[in-house]
Amino acid sequence: MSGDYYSETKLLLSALRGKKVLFLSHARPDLDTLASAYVLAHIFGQQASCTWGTCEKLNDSYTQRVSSFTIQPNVIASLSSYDVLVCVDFRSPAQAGPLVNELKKFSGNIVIIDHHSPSTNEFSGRVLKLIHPSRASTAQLVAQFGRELGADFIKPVSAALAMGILTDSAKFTVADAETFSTFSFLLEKSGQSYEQLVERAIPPLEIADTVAAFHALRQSKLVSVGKYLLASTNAPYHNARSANALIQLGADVALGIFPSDEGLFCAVRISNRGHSVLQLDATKILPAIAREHGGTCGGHPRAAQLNLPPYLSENIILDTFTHELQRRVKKMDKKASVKIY
Ligand SMILES: [Mn+2]
Repeated sequence: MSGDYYSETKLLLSALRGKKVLFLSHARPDLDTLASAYVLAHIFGQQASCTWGTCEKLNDSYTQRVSSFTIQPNVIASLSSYDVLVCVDFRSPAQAGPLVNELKKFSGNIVIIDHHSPSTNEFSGRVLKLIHPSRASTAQLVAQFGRELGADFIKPVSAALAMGILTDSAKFTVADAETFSTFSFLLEKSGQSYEQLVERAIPPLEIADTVAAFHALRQSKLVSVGKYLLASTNAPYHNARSANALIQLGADVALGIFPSDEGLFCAVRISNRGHSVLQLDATKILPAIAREHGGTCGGHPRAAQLNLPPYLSENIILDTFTHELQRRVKKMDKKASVKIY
């Protein structure tokens, strides 16, 4: 086990021991943040008084997915009764949803356990940061902390972390050796088959949603530069899933755009070769757009999220990535032609 995890587990233990601790998931929670917060509350349950929760009510699909956890989440309305707040799978106070203002006034200690790249607004002040931006999921980190602690990897705990890894790595599209070895360990401990875990972690959509996603893909905007392709689709609700699908189909840059009254949300995905050959990195491209238009962004080099104010044109995002793709391809091949489909 890496020296980092050994010393970080010791730091965590001394920060949490004997305290009233809240493990908090980020707003619009995904399975990685939920599973990680749940398992942290389980593995530190002997050493501290642990609560885990979300900052907003879960929707039905996630309520279903966490129903097998042995400790259920609370919807947290106030932070005032906790000594320590552990931000699980997020590193910006802006991601605390309705708790943002409470969080800014929080007088206890703050710990961050996360795997995201630096974002537009970071926590300031004294914060214990256990952040590994190169890792595919927070669940992967939590599994390492648990192993350092000699935690009991009971079946629901192992299954939860395995599902967090599956969804955050987009079924191992982004992964390293540790992702596979950790997943293998958890899969065995979960007592379930790989297919069962995939079915639970990434359940099929309702038929109406599946049809809507296909309609969205049919109306994709496509731009090729030489042999590289950018694909953008306007996909309400399932914009991240649609962007993943575009990458699977061969796009090098995929934009899943969801315009709504609350904002213009965009999931950005970059293909393997888009990152390794063209050196496209969403976390380097998005902050300038976010700053210029009053939005926020965060994520990873190959999978990131941009949130802009509502009613802005999606062309802002499309044009930026088209320009960036052209610039990088033309560095290697000056004659690369641009085609719009
Ligand atoms: Mn995550």
